[in-house]
Amino acid sequence: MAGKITPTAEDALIVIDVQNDFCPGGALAVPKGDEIVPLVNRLIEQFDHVVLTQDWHPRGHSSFASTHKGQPFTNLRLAYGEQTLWPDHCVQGTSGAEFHRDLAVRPSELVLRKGFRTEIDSYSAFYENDRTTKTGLCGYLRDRGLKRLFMCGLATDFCVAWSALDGRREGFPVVVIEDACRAIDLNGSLAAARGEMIKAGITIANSAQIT
Ligand code: VGL
Ligand code: ZN
Repeated sequence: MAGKITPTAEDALIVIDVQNDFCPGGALAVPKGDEIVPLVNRLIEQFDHVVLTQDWHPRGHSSFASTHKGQPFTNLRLAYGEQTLWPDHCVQGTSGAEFHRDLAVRPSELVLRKGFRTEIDSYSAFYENDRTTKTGLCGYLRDRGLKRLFMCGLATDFCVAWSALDGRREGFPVVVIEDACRAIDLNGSLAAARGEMIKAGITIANSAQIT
C-alpha cells in the first residue's frame, strides 16, 4: 500500500450517488453497495469540504429501459451516442432516490443533482453523457478554491469513474478511494474503468491511507 495522504483545506471529498436504489434492495442495486457507508462517513469527518452527488431522474428518463420498451443492461443509440439502458432508478422524489439512511449528509456543503434532463443521462458529476452539457461542478470547485479531489461512492465503474476521469481532464489531481466504492461490473466494466483511471493519472487509494 502506498503512503499516507493528509487532506488539506483545499481538498474536496466528492461522494457519488450513495442512494437507496444503488444499495441492496434498490432498483439498480450495486452488490454490497451499502457496505461502504461506514467508510464514507469516516471520510466525511476527515474532510473540510464535502460534496454529495444525487442521481435524480424524471419519470420516463431516456436511460430507462422501460422508456424504450427495451431490456435493462443492453445498449441503445441515443442522439448523443451509446447509452446503457437501466431499470428505472433514482426517480425524483421517490425513496429510491434518497441517500442511504445512515449516510452522514449533514456536513456536506453542496448536494449536486444530475441526470435531471429527460433526454440526457449524466454519469459524471461534471459533464452529462452528451459530453458537452456541464453540471456546473467545475465552476463551483474553482470558485471555492478547491484544488484536489477525492472520490468515493457508487458505482466505481460508472458514476465514480466518469466523474474521476472528467475531474482529471479538467486539471484536478484526483484520488479515488477504492474500498469506499462498489462496482456494477457489466461485461468487464470495472477492469476497464480501473485501467482508464490509472492511465489518466488518477491515484487509486485505500481509505486507510487517508489520515
Ligand atoms: C449510475 C447507472 C445509472 C451510477 C447511475 O451512479 O453509477 N449508474 N445511473
Ligand atoms: Zn442513473
